Amino acid sequence: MRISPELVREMADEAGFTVVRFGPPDPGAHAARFDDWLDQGRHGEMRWLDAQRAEIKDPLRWAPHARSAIALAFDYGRPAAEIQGGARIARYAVGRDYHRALGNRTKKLRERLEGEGVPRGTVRVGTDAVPILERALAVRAGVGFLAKSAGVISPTHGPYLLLSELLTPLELPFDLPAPGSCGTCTRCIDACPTGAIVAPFQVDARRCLSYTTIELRGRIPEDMREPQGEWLFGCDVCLEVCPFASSRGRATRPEQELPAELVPHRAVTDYDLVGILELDEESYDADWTGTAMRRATRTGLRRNAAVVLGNLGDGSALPALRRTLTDPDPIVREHAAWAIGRIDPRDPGLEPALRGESDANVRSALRSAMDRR
Ligand code: B12
Ligand code: SF4
Ligand code: SF4
Repeated sequence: MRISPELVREMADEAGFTVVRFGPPDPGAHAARFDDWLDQGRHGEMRWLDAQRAEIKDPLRWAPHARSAIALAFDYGRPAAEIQGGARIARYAVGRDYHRALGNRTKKLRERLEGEGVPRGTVRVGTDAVPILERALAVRAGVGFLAKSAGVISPTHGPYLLLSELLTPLELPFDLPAPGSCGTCTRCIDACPTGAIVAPFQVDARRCLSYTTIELRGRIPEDMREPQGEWLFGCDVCLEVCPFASSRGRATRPEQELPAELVPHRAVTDYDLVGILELDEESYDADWTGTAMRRATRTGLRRNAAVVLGNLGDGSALPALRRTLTDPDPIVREHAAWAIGRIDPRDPGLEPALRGESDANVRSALRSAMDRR
């Protein structure tokens, strides 16, 4: 079966991808980096990465027909989004769930390939939660260069790129590596609020706000709460400071030109921080379905909202935080206590809450809050 590379590029273009390149279907030398990363425990509680280690390092185990990867990137650059009251959300998560949007585009391309004669069942689709080192495949195919932030940056389209790929039985001619590099720049390393970029190209996920606000279940380590600043979900600092985000003739699209999947979801436009802090299950299901933010879970979003409220120091949130001290969820109670301690350690709600509290972590948070008096 022969399909011209030009036709594949054209089809990817029609499916709405910003960059399409062809490369090997495996991560090559990047696999060893992944091993090191896991062995150092940098994946934290994302145990699925370790559990799928063999498949991630060698996709041919589960995609035996693969001869080439069609590495795809979607430019999601959009203006920064703030929810009412001033909390921030990583740009990729502001609209509809990108897994679905990107997955649909990628599947559309697979259907087109099958329509051209590629046997059904031989093309595997990857979008984020797949056993693939997507950055490695993108770098090897020339989508962009590997940046010190650990991200893949396109010299022409910048760092706001979501990646996906098709592992195909086609013998497509591999593209050359993308030109460009970080050079002597270290802005992202210097600006990262938590020091998560522990060395060029290496991120310790446990220190990354994208991990603590999205992937981490349970308590946010105390030393990570203040650096979280205003970030409710994810973090874009290492992208925002990058010179490739604004130069090279590209910038984020103006709001009115956004494709449907990047338009802010109503959960983003309609809620404020107190509304998120007090989010009940019914509203969570009614208003937040279809957003990437559900990944953090309702508890996680409420926990994050408490931390941001504490960091903003806004006294008008105290009544809601006080009410939250009797919430059935101890994680939310603990972070609400922390937030009250930041805003006003003399708050009259702290002492009665301590008298009625049985959870050891919440008790300790209430005491620490009062100790700030
Ligand atoms: C787990 C994960 C995370 C974790 C860990 C991130 C990390 N750096 O490892 C957390 C939750 C922290 C996270 C955060 C973010 N993520 Co994330 N994440 C993933 C996921 C699911 C797996 C990544 C992984 O395997 N990490 C393990 C490390 C070792 O692999 P790696 O990051 O690919 O690292 C490569 C290089 O750094 C290199 N390398 C590693 N060590 C060394 C050392 C040296 C010396 C050298 C030369 C190279 C090198 O080898 C690796 C393989 O190529 C991928 C999707 C996927 N299936 O690939 C998305 C993915 C990487 N994430 C993505 C995004 C957008 C983000 C955020 C920007 C989201 C946000 N705004 O909040 C941040 C960015 C943080 C950062 N600076 O990396 C995009 C990246 C797009 C791009 N253009 O690069 C991906 C590809 C999702 C997608 N489908 O688009 N993410
Ligand atoms: S996403 Fe934020 S916390 Fe994570 S590495 Fe980038 S700047 Fe640091
Ligand atoms: S900020 Fe500088 S060092 Fe970081 S990714 Fe961008 S160019 Fe590279």
